[in-house]
Amino acid sequence: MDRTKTRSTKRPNRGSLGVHDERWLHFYRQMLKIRLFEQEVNQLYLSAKMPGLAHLYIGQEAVAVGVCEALRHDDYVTSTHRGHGHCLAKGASLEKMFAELLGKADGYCRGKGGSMHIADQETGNLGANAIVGGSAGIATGAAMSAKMRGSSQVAVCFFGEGALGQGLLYEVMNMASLWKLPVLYVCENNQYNEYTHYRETTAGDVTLRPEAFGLETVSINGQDVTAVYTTALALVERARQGKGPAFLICDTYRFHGHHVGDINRAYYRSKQEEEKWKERDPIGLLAERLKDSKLADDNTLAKIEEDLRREVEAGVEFALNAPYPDPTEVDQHVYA
Ligand SMILES: Cc1ncc(C[n+]2csc(CCOP(=O)(O)OP(=O)(O)O)c2C)c(N)n1
Repeated sequence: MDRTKTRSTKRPNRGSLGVHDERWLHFYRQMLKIRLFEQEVNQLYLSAKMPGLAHLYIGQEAVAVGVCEALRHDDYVTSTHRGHGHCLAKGASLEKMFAELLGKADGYCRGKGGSMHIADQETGNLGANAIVGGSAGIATGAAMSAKMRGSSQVAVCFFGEGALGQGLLYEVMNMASLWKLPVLYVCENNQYNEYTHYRETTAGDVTLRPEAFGLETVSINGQDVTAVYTTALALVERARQGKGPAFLICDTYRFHGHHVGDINRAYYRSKQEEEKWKERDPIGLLAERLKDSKLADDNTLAKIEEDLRREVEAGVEFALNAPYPDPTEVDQHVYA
């Protein structure tokens, strides 16, 4: 195994944060990068510079970062329609992300995929998927391939709790359990399937479903990046050692609408509920803990933000100035 690519081998020291070194600052930086990227995507939509829609990940950053930091560079992830955070956490470039969203030739799919179809083989990102639950089969297949090749790679399947209604998920969990495949199913329960609370669509105790297939199942606070990271690390390493698949449920919340155009939300969730969840902002929570444990002060965090804002601005500039693909390649790199 190529240990140089094993991000998870560098285990942080113990401290008042539970883990205690500059690595937590890196986690903070990664989460804030996603937040600032998403805020800029919203601006591009509002200023009519971005074609189509996007589903913002703001509020859920601790899940993507906590899980992806527990992975090796060559491990796989599959993503969803709300996938920008997963791509960035796995190492995607801001420039190529923005370019893809703006339909430009320098984007990850030469501008032909857009927000919901970003894939990046270089970082092990097998692709976002606009079909709810659609990537469960892809992640499980990737895990099967890793096992057959003896590569010790792990595949992570990110999905929203809406995918709990998809039959495919249960077929692949069954196979993964029988064949001890190195796959981690990460259910991001942000409470809503579009405009419907998940309790109106999902019967019973969610944890009992994967448990019924014999999967190691853990339910955690998805707003706490330290909890997500330490739990994901244990489950990923377990899978890497051939001990089989696991299911991680992260309780979280999307702070914005289902998509950028979902502005008036009062008919399906209250302002009070939204405000209550904002008290559990994963970035604010980590900032407080960094300061409490003297790993950072306001100046350190302001400097990180300033640097990131510059990076994000440069990424947008790059994408705005990038060329569109030539019309003659309209039927290249697409499958129908
Ligand atoms: C198979 C399928 N059915 C319906 C849709 C329409 N749709 C898009 S997003 C969504 C809700 C998804 O909720 P969830 O999986 O919890 O993810 P979230 O949007 O909360 O991140 C639905 C029903 C779809 N894209 N695919």
